[in-house]
Amino acid sequence: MKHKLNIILSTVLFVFIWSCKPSKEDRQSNTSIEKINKVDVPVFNGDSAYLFVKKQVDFGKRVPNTAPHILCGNYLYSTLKSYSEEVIVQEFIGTSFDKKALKLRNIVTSFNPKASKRIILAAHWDTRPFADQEVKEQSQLKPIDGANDGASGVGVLLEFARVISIAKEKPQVGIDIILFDGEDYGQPDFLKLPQQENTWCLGSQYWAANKHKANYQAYYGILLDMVGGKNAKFAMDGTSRQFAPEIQKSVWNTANSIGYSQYFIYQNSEQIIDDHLYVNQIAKIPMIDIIEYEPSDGSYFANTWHTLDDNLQNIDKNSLKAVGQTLLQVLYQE
Ligand code: AHN
Ligand code: ZN
Repeated sequence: MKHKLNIILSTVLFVFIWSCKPSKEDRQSNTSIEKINKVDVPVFNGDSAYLFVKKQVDFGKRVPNTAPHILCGNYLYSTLKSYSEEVIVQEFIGTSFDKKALKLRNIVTSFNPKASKRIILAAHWDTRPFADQEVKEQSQLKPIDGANDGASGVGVLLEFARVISIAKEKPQVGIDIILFDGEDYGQPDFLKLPQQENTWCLGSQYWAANKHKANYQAYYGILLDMVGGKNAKFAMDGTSRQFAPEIQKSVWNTANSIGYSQYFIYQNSEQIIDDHLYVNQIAKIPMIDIIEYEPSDGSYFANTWHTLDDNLQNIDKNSLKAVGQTLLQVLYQE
């Protein structure tokens, strides 16, 4: 009798324990819920990004076919190589508006190179040979420091690469950081030459027609240009809105959700020519631009744009941080 009771009790206990065990489906959904809740987004360091901006400016003006340009390009390559195994340099000759042969290099760094879902982060690393927005004519012929126009976007991407390289948890997507050369050699108005098409963005035009890898494809791209200004405002430019409206909304929403509503404003602005135009038009990869907008200045851009005041004194670490932290948040959510 006692024996029989024992068997009944242990059977009841066994069935009870078995029924408490989560089913296979439950276990799977539990892990995916944990994954969604547990995205530990690394911290972007604005001070470090600022030092990367300063380092570039300290080389001197990074105008193509000059020593500072070559030395800075070498520095960008070796720095990125310290953060990722795969850095590909695309060397090519670009032709300027005045028919000069420019020795240019696009620098492409890949993280998680085997992943098929890839996202591009880009910025240009060259600086403008003419401060053509200066009022005084003698000043217009001088090259600019390009602390904001050039170095700021690259500084954010170097810090992004550093953070990813030491992060315990990596983003699931593949990431390609592309540093375009020859963006800022566009024909200046003061020469009063006949209008010419496509004199800006030589590096992105080249890359879009000759990708760094055969059959390269990306899900989408984000371009950074002039992201280090004081009280910078990033509006929703017409070119990004035309080619990649959903990505633009989603990046703005992410920035706003983590507290950067002062920077990422929900305001539509005009179409602009920048590297993203050629990536959209020629490579057919949807790419948006995060670029400072200053409506009161008439030129779209801030009042330091293409002037001798585009220097380190006008760089704000908080703007670099807002953009860099937003990028990390976007990439870890993909
Ligand atoms: C035009 O001025 C038409 N595009 C400017 C794009 C640019 C220059 N971004 C930085 N420097
Ligand atoms: Zn420029």
